[in-house]
Amino acid sequence: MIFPDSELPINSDGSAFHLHLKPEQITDRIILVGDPGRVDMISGMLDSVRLSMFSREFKTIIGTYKGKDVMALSTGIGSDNIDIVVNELDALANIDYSTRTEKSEHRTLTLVRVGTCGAIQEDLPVGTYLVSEKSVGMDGVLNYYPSVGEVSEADFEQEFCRQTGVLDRWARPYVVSSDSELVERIGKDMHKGVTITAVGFYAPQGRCLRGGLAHPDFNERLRAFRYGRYRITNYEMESSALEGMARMLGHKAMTVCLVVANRYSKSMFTDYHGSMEGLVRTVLDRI
Ligand code: R1P
Ligand code: URA
Repeated sequence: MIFPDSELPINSDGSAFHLHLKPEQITDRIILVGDPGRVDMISGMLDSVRLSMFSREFKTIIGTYKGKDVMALSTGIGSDNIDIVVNELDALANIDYSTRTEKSEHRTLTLVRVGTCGAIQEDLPVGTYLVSEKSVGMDGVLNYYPSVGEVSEADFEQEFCRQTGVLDRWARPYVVSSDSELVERIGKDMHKGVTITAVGFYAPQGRCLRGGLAHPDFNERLRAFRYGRYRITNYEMESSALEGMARMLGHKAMTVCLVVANRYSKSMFTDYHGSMEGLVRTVLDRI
């Protein structure tokens, strides 16, 4: 199959439409962050940087760290951007840009998201490093792909909807797992849990300002939720789409976040950059 111009847009310099990266530039190890400023921070931690690119919210640096080729790329906020970033990275790796056809050999990327999150449980204070073993996607992105049923966990989804009282008007939640080898290797000594990937920061995470809340008990229900050994630990805004799309396209992905808010104690950690540096260094060492 030949992917037409409108379906796989390629810029006149041969780069991907949004990321502005070329196929020969990308590395197998990729750190994804929300904030473009975090890419600058990572840049200062690498031994060398051979390429920088900035377009919209997508800032990329490519370089080396202790002999490893690595990339750091900002996705901006939200799962809609993950749809763009993962599709373009996958196309750069697995579609021949000159013929616009799928390559015969599959290349597997390792995608590690290093983000910030809000903890839901009392025992996860701000400053905690928390790995998403599973993610519950409230965002709906994966529901647009035909293999959603193959990469998601129907029993968990059903129980989640039952115990939390998900509203009919919301997108249907999907549950996906991070790559277990990555979780073991990178998150070996970190807290682990089930992450809610929300479709917004305020009402979609139960923050009640002047707009109010359609489901005021949702966070209490999340806190009480249990499924086997699993409980819901935190909120962020990208993990489910990343892990789901990676699984669907044959890549390895996981998310680890620094807890910057605790929704139970109502505490917030706005000056978190030192702790974030520690987390990024651990991920660079282990990726
Ligand atoms: C909201 O403040 C943003 O922070 C979290 C959420 O997922 C959302 O993107 O992650 P980042 O710190 O990686 O952006
Ligand atoms: N990011 C989120 O999405 N939620 C929080 O509470 C903190 C960071």
